[in-house]
Amino acid sequence: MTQAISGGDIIVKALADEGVDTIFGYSGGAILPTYDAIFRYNETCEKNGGQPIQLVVPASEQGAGFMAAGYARSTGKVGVFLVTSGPGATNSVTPVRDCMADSIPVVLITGQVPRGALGSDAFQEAPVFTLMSTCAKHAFLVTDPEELEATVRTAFEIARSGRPGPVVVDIPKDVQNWMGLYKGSGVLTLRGYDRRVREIQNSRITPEHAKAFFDLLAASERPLLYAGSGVINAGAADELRRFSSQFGIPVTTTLMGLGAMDSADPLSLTMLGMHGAAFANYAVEDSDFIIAVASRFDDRVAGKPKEWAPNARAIAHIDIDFAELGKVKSANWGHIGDAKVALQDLLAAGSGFSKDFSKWQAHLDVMKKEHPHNYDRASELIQPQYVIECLNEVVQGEAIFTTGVGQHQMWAAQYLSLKHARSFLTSGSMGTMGFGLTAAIGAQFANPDKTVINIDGDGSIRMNLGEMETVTTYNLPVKILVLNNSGDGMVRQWQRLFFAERFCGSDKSLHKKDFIKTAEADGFEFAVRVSDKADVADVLRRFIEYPGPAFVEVVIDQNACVYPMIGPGSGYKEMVTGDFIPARAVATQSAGKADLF
Ligand SMILES: Cc1ncc(C[n+]2csc(CCOP(=O)(O)OP(=O)(O)O)c2C)c(N)n1
Ligand SMILES: [Mg+2]
Repeated sequence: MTQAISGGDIIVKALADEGVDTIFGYSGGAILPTYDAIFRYNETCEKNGGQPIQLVVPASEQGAGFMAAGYARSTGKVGVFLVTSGPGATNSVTPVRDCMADSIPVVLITGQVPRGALGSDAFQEAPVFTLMSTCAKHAFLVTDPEELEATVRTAFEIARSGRPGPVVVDIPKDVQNWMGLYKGSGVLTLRGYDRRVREIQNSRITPEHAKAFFDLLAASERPLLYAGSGVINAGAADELRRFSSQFGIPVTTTLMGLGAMDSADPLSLTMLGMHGAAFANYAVEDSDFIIAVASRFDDRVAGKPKEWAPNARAIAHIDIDFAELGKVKSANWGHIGDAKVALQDLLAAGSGFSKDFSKWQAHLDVMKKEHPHNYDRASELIQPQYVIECLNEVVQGEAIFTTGVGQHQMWAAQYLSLKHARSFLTSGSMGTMGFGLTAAIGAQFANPDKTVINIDGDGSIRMNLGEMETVTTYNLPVKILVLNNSGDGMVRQWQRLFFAERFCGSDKSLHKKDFIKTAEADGFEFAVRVSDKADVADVLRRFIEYPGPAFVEVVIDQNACVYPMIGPGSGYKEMVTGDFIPARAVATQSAGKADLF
């Protein structure tokens, strides 16, 4: 292109070249040149053909960030959000940190005060580069307009390469107004990073290293795959499933890894950890060989690392991030690389391997039968687990689910039938309340033909309640299911267990919110409250079948608790299974002994 265009135009062209079809953004003074460029870009597309970029306007910048995250989590593509300087940028800190903690690829573009005003406490100036450098995968402040185009392109490269994450590009207003040429190619050189990414891309499991792995597997009687979200990020769910079925190895996943396995697969043990299935946690206790794939032994999985998997004679660990190897648990066999490639390499190398693990599988089948998830089925009050079971009947795993944070998130994780990768979107590491509704909006934009269901808590949905209107403004058929227990149930559960029932600041029984009126005020034509157990199944069927935006509030038992539970910092031996899940006898907990099977 030989004609000079504005910095704003350059940003938009670079985004279009990256295949961006949707931007979630909130405007303001310092980003106006780029907003104007979007308008003009789309106008040109309308006249001359070309793919316009949809600009989705949320109620707040945090909403925009989680929408971009929902878009990214549900597709694997880079999500984009675009906000103004100062408060627009600081409102974006939470989703950026959330994406970092869960390894989600997004690019955030922030307007900044003009270069000449930087550091002068100008109107709506915030130290975006400093703030974001500490919580993003990478942050840029564009001070040389000649580098603007390459910086935008590089931001996408960094966001999606290696271990994915958020990248922030802070662009002073005068750089957006600068006039220059669009080159159409070129990225910045990031020496250390480029080398590391190339190493990861080229990283393969050598035949000798594969042999060492299969020697460990051959020596094992009770191998267990422990898979994390990196399996989903790497697009390796198919490989994980093949690996599990080819060698007959059961799989447990982290909260973030849910969906990597079909929860109905006989070899699936569903989720492990603090609120994992009792049988998954027993499997960890009993296993003699843990194969960790793209998972990081975080404290919700291994609260007491020393006591975790006490009978494991070996641990294998595959991760894309070298910093994770040995961070919490040291591995006897390790590989740094892409999970998909690594599993493919092992599948190929192990094509002749076979070992009978049927005794171990049978042992776990018994565990599943004797210690399943369960709850107070006889109660007159609506139990949240029952609501999710009814939802499963209607949806049969064919939906994208999002959640808020709290008990409802854990009940969803425990009880939902999940068939597909990228079908369970939740704020895992940060645990950010307010994620569910906003992520559902982003996921629905990215997947217009899929059913998107937000399972939310009454506390969590309040956090970004302004986004209810975004659902109806864009006529998104998002389904919102609020499990209302009149308060911050998870906080109450901890107060019940660890603070002698002093329910400080967590009870909302006297709060005045009428969620149905709220939904109606925001234009929901389907807004139903369910307080009678007998109505749950029928309402949920109508709710899911409703073609447009739909809202259901279910008034659940305020005292329902999430079990099993391993208290923070405790070991699996201290797992509490509650009144409805039988715990196994202590004698059988000392696995690794000859009497295990
Ligand atoms: C932004 C934010 N603030 C505070 C918390 C701490 N927290 C974790 S769960 C929870 C209660 C959530 O209440 P609700 O959404 O109603 O879910 P419930 O546990 O009742 O199902 C709180 C306050 C958090 N996770 N995120
Ligand atoms: Mg609640």
